Amino acid sequence: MTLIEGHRPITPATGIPVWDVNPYDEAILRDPYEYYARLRELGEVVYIPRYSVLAVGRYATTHKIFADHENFLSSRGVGLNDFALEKGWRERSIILEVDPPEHTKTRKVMARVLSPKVMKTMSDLFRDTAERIVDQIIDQGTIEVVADLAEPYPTTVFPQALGMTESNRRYLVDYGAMVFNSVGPDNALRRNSLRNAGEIIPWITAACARERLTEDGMGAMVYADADKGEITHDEAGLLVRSFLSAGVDTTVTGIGNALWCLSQNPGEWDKLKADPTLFRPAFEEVLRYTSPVHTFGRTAGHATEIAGYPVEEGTKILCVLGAANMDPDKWGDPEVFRIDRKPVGHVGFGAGIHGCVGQNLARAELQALLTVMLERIDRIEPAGDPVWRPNNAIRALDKLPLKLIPK
Ligand code: OVV
Repeated sequence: MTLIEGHRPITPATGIPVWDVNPYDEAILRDPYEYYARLRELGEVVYIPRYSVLAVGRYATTHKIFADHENFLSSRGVGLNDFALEKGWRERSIILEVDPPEHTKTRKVMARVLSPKVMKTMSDLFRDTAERIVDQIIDQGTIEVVADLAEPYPTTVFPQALGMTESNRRYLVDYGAMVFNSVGPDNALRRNSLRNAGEIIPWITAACARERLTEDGMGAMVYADADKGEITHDEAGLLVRSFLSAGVDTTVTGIGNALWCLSQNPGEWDKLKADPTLFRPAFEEVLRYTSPVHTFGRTAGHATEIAGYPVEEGTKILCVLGAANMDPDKWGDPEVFRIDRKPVGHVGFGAGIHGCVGQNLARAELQALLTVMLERIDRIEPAGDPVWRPNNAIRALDKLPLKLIPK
């Protein structure tokens, strides 16, 4: 049988609306809000013939699918490629791309390494680095957020927290883009980012080796669990690779998107400056409003249903997290960015057993950086049009010119 994007084409059940859209059109990836709205309007679940997939964008249904790991598998890949039929572009992740019981063991190791207790030990590193980087840019007047702040900060603190003895900002950022573009179709975005795979993958693999890591970082903690027999040493290397896959692009994007939201909404910046303890709900609102991971997929492991419609085994389902987080049936005035909204239940970190295991680290990074900025900067103002960087799974900025007005 001819596969479509590495999965079996399906015949959608009667009654499922059909939408002739390309969700990976670069114009949509740059400005997705109309696509989100239309997807939600069309129904609980929509069939997209171009890729022969179902897509969901309403909050309740998206959340339900993410919560149901028994029917909607991760082990067949979270992109369009069905791992039961075709090999992926790299050895599969042993936390993202597995189901229970395999998932349970690796998740436990990662959850321990990324626990709030361990994050506390990193607060000085996060704070000191934030001060250093903000000091470097504060008198510049106008900055370009992505190159001057969003990329430098995580690519400085994260390799240190992990214990990397040798780092490379470009490789880390490009590997993240490769990982996230790869869950999409075989389009120009995916092909372009995989062009450098031959150079980057061997570097990433080597960086995960025990002897390349310090003895006091998160990487060493993963290897210590291998010494105790919880996982094998090969598995430890793959979990360190998961840090590098999931920990860089996401936080770079979170920082850029946070500053985009706050610079577009000066009243919200002022509220946060007046009460920095609002940091936490503010960051959750950024994740709701500009969800860094806009789409992740699941595969129906057997015949099942979505909102009452039958779904065939092997069906790929695009879960459009960005759309769910803007669903007016869930959120009042979803198009308004309000730092005190407290959007409990947003799916910016996913949901269920695969919900982001690194979310405490992400929050700690953002908190340190934003706190230092709010202490030293009175106002931020747009200094030109933002440019988005299309990616098949990530909604990230390419350029954000910003004027900083120090206190
Ligand atoms: C959540 C996430 C995203 C991307 C990659 C991975 C995990 C991984 O485990 O490789």
